[in-house]
Amino acid sequence: MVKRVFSVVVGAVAWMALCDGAAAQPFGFDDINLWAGSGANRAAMVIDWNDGKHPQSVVWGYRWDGVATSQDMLMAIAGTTVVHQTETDVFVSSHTGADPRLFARLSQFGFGDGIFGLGYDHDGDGGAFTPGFERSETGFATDPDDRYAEGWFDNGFWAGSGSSGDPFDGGSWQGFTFLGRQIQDGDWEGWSFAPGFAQTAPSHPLPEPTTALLLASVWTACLVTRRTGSGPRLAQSKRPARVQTRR
Ligand SMILES: [Ca+2]
Repeated sequence: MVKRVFSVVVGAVAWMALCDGAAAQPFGFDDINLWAGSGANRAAMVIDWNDGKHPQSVVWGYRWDGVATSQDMLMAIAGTTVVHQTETDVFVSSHTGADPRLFARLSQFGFGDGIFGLGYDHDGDGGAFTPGFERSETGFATDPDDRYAEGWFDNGFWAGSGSSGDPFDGGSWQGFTFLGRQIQDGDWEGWSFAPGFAQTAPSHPLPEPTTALLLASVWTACLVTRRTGSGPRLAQSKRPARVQTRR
């Protein structure tokens, strides 16, 4: 009996690990759907709202020639970027980028601009964003299905991470980044909202639709296996059904 229980546990863990592993496939530049700009250089920008919605992170690509900063990349990608003076909330400028689903609200400081709020039309059906400002961090998305996070003093902050290699394919986030940082060909930049100032690295981004379908099929197979008991060892987890049959 002990051996059987052990087999069930080991088999279940192994099969679940196989299933869960399918969700952590390598993700590279070739998996990015939306690219902004043009040029010989490429960089990726990952945004993680840390809001419990799936997927937590979304990724975009940026192409350019010559010199570009992290802010150039963000403003080329975000459909709307608005810049306000910090604390006074006085409007400074507005910019239009490639993806109308992404919204950015920046704050103008003495050292340069910083990210105050980022919003995303998560379900793709439209929606607006009403940002607050640094003394009133009460901004929100008008569509409750969408995502928006802001903060500087109270709610938390948008933490920036940078990497010269792919953090989702053998590399790792290597440290801090900021909007004024000059980006290089091959760079990855991540913006992860830190609620309560608890910073985490950007999580795995959205895969290509074809990859998503593949993963969905794997997950479906896993789910069917779990329900029918057709997979290794998990067949023995269907004991309650057998009890009902005997009755
Ligand atoms: Ca929406």
